[in-house]
Amino acid sequence: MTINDFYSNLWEDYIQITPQAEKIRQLFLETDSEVVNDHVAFRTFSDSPIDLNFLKDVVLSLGYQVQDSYDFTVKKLKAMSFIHENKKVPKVFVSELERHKLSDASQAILARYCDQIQPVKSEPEVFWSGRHWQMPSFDDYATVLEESEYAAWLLVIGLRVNHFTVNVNLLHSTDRLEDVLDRVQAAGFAINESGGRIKGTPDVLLEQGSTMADKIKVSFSDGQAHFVPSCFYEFAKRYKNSQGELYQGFVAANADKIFESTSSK
Ligand code: OOG
Ligand code: NI
Repeated sequence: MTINDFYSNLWEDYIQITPQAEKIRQLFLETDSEVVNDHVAFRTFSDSPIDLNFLKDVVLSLGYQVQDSYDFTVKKLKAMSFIHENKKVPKVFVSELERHKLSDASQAILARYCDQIQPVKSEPEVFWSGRHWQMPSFDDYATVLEESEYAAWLLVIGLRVNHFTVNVNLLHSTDRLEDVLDRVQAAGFAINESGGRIKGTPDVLLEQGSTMADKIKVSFSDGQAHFVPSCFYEFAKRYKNSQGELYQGFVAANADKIFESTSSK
């Protein structure tokens, strides 16, 4: 699969459950000739056939190199970022929930679902493969949600792209992140306010903002139907380092707040 095919499949899968993303992209296409992506992000469960270590090899097979690793102690997550040999191709951020760090009760619930994951082929399609387990009961979802919004999100959504990110540097209409967020909000989309609308500063060479995830109606295995957060859209503006190169990394303190774009509050 070519890298272009990979990203068109991924975008199609994304907008099925994130209609806001296509609407926001069209909004910018009214004033900008193109909307370029900075990165995409995925979430997964540790100690499973689709864990971070497994997904890492799939990402590498697409022409990426490991860029960096991250730890989110409070959220019980670890993550890696990847950068492509072709600079025009989006970066990739993959995180995993460290299941063994959760309470015994949550671990037991998640084990019942993760034990259903069958070995999968190391192929790019895994990134739109969805749930590898049965739909959870609402009880299981609600119990896990109290301890980890990430775990609850992943239990319902499965392995799919969590967000695409607009490269604000390459917009023609503005290069100010605040302008972008104001425009998105004025069009009726909620902005993630956790830690402030703009995460990061020019000093850390990366400013980011995001929408709050769309809500989709899902039927839990016990027949209850509820609206739950699906995926969101992000906007990133990068700054030059002292050598005059545009910073290409991620910033853990920013990421910590971006994760909250799928909060149900
Ligand atoms: C990923 C959050 C981190 C970034 O740009 O720092 C991130 C997630 O919500 O799964 O995307
Ligand atoms: Ni991101």
